[in-house]
Amino acid sequence: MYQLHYYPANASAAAHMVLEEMGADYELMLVDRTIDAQKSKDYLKINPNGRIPTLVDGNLVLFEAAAIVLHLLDQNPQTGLAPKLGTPERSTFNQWLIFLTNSLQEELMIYQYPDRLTGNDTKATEVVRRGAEARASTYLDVIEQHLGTNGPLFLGTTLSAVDFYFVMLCRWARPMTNPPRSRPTIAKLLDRITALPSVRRAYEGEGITDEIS
Ligand SMILES: N[C@@H](CCC(=O)N[C@@H](CS)C(=O)NCC(=O)O)C(=O)O
Repeated sequence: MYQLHYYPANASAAAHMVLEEMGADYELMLVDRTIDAQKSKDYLKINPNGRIPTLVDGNLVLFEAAAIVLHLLDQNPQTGLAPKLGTPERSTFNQWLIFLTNSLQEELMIYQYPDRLTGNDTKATEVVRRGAEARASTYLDVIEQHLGTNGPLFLGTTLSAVDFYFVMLCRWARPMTNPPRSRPTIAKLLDRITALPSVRRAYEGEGITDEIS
């Protein structure tokens, strides 16, 4: 049985949706950020970065949201949430997953927590926040264009884990001046994925009952 260490709507949500969509046997372990449990001695033993999520699968302990999602996909290839290894479709899948985690997610992290870079300098904090928002917006425009040409999902008509990962990030981006939903093709993808029973179960299981993203 998998154990997913999570906090509601955090970077654990992608793996949570994927676990639900797969119908996998798993247990949720709350890492209570309200008391900084992610920095506790016990948690640091499984995730030395003090970040959420962590997946425990028997003797294997994994951090990094995308690595966790890939582990689940590779172990459950029959679910079809990623194309077969070695195919061009898999490389395209990898491209989008890595783009989301490496580019959009990192920019959204800076947008949400600019003071982690600027400290008490409030002027610099606002400049960094606006800069990160502008860069995240450009990435969302790239995705909007891709979905318009090749969609409606990241891999055309085939549902994949990238779609779930994107739903997670779009929730974080909701306060942006041009939030993801202001782009019509992204809005359609979000409507479609957030209507899936697996996605609703995942967020409800985390106590989230408002619009998902
Ligand atoms: N690159 C990491 C980022 C994980 C991350 O930053 N998670 C946030 C929650 S969304 C966190 O744990 N924040 C708590 C902290 O930084 O103390 C991943 O994708 O797993």
